Amino acid sequence: MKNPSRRVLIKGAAGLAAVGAPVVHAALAPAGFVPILAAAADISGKSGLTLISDRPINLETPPHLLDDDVTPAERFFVRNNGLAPETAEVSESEWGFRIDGEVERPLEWSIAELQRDFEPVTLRLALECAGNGRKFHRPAVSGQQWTFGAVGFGDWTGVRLADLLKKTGLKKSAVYTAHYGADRHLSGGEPAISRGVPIAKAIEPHTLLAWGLNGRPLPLLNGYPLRLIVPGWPGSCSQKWLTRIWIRDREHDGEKMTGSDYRLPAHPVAPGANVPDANMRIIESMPVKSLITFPATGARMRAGEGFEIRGHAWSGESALAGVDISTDFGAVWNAATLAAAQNKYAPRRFRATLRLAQPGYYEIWARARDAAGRMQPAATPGWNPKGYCNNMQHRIGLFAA
Ligand SMILES: Nc1nc2c(c(=O)[nH]1)N[C@H]1C(S)=C(S)[C@@H](COP(=O)(O)O)O[C@H]1N2
Ligand SMILES: [Mo]
Repeated sequence: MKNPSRRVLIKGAAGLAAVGAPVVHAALAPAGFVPILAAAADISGKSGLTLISDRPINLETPPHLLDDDVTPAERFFVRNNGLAPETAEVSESEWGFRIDGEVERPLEWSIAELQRDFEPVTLRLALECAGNGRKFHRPAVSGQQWTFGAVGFGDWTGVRLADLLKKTGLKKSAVYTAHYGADRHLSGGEPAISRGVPIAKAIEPHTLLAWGLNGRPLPLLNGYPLRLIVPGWPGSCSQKWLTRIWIRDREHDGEKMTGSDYRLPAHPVAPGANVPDANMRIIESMPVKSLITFPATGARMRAGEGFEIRGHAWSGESALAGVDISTDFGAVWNAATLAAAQNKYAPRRFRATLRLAQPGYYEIWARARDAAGRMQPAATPGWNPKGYCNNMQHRIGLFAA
């Protein structure tokens, strides 16, 4: 692959313009340079996202830009572990996907065959990176410093992986999946990431091979032309640019499956502790979480007048039970209204009417609860070596005048 990072580091001038202020030394910036504070990073069809890193490309969505029922493709966050394929390398008509390993019949399909031979389904599903919120862990942990926006809510169209596995058949020895995509490790040929899930999760009817997001083909940076969507589990299970699923007779040990990658300590540890690999467990279900998407933090409201606050709430394997809102640093909580769940893993809109009685500064906090009685904590929970699963409450600051 020739100079792979060039494709996304385009529009140098546009990138510099995106910071919203004159760039004093713009003439000295390297060609194609994307400023780290590009609040409106303009990278290959994305807009308004915050650049977390430029090699590989990682972009998060500010919470107030997640205020649509489904996240528009240009605002859908991007988590790349390696170098995304070039446009020229991803042709929908030439794409092949195969399933092999512990199956009765290894099979390969084109996208057209997937669309023709299986029942297409569209599901509204949340996709969240397990590292979302990593930035708030203390002591700090290395890795992409996500705040709140490594999450998106899409209407995903594709076919059930279970339906494909009915065609291939599964041998009794089938235990785990192993996912492969067409992107490359930063340092060369090997996969940047290859994760898998137990067979039970693979055949769960919400686990999809998706070619569509919100009724359009997937954006290139989100896995065009084919990706997995494994809802309720770390986003890393949802392989992009999917070319192969290898059915294995044991837990997969691919890139980012072992050590402390996408694993949590089996038992709570002191912040900063050294945790032996043997004491780490694979993250399966993601924790219950919510995000306030309107108003934007810093907004000015009229004192004494009612206004709507709204957001999204979602959960992993345990159903969402409710969302509460506080305007007084958590002293009093009131239940928000939750929209009906479209499916087991669908994000749900919450809404509440608030009134800020006196002029001044307020903080609005939101906390979601799940059916197992777990609730979002006020502060970052459970320090862990790679900073996963931070589901602390989201808060916004508002001024009443
Ligand atoms: N091929 C491939 N698939 C991948 C990744 C990747 O780097 N390469 N990143 C994973 C991670 S860690 C996450 S959180 C999700 C992010 O999906 P998105 O970039 O579409 O938001 O994709 C997953 N699938
Ligand atoms: Mo991720």
